[in-house]
Amino acid sequence: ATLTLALLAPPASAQDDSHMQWWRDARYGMFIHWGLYSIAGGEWKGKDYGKEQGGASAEWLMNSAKISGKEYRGTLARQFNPTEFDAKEWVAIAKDAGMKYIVITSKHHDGFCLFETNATDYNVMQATPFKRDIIRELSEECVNQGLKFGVYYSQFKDWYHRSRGRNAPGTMSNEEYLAMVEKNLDELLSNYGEMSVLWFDTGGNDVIEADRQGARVRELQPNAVICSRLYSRRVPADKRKYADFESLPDRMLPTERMTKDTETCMTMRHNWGYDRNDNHWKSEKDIIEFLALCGARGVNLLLNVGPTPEGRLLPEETERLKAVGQWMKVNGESIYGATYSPVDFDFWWGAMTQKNKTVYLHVLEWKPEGIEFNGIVGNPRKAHFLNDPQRKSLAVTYDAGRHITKIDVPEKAPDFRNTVIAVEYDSPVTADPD
Ligand code: H79
Repeated sequence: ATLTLALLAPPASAQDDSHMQWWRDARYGMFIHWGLYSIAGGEWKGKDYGKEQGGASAEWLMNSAKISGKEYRGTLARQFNPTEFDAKEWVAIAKDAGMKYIVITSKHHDGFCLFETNATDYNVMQATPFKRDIIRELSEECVNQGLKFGVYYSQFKDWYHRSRGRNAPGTMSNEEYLAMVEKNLDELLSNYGEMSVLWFDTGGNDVIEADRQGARVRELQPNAVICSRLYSRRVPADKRKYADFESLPDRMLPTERMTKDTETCMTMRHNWGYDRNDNHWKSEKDIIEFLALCGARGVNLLLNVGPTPEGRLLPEETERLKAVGQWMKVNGESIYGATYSPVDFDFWWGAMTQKNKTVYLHVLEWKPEGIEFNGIVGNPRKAHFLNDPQRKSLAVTYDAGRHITKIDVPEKAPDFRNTVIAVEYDSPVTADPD
């Protein structure tokens, strides 16, 4: 295997990136897709648009069902009354799941704002009977419970824009639209205390416009972490001046180690927004594997939930979050603050993360014959299961000639989802140059 360690050294850039530290250490966050579309749940006038479009996202309903802006708002806004919404409960669930930050859709492509704004009356305070500022309640609760808080904001693909309403033409001129976006941003950046993440979603080709929005974020919230989707994917990486991290395409797991700050956004089933008919649930083992594989590539995992119109997370979501949270309580040291694998390949049994002098083997496929790996130079001092409170030593052998390390393991996997083995070395780990 070719090793590209030089490429993986931290960037020697003069730019101060200390605002990234919490985000790098956090590794795992909650994404929330919630809005008017949640009421429809993927259906319009008795028709299931999710299924028809091969699993179109619920939040794309206005577009998929070709609903005019007027009809969409007229039908859904006055039904938006999620009286069971409890910010305290949501944040507690995220925290218990081991997530370190929350990012919620403050405005998706359908234009509806979940916060108080003077830029448009199409917002939760003025257009719905609910009249509670969801962004305020969640941001305050994140402070109370010690999680970082951020917002998704669709700054470009808004279907009320005259030329961006794909299947049903919008009404706003470009000037009106841009003025609204800038006002919205100022409000989000000024009225909710610390904004830790600005999760933009796929800008246009106008770099000047994106740069202006990015500069405004820096000015009002210098420590906010900005998503690369502020820019279009066609804008070359070195021209994305305000992008703090690279966002991989929706639901895409990284296939190689990332040399720059990167995040994967992932769903628990197919859709982002609530969909009544979507049964494509991923298992808790899948999610634990995503964490391991993202960790091994140095990538954050932003895992999505799509709450119901009443304002609750689904039992399928809370069950999975809880199970993964329990796994994280035991195995979190192999994820939080850990970095990518010392080697640029995976093994038949799984993949590695590392921190200081320790390498963590994330064993996803068990082999009673023992767990073997190559690629690392050095004599491992000790190995143990993270889920063993006694930290009992496992027999470990290192073949200096062939650079193969072998760890003897019991017949049965201690954790069928992912058993983590911590392997401690005397000095920081180096990769085998062969
Ligand atoms: O918010 C989620 C998506 O709604 C949003 N990004 C994530 C985080 C997103 N915006 N644009 N896209 C995703 C790409 C659009 C994909 C599409 Fe389709 C394919 C649009 C039409 C065909 C998916 C399938 C949506 C409707 C049908």
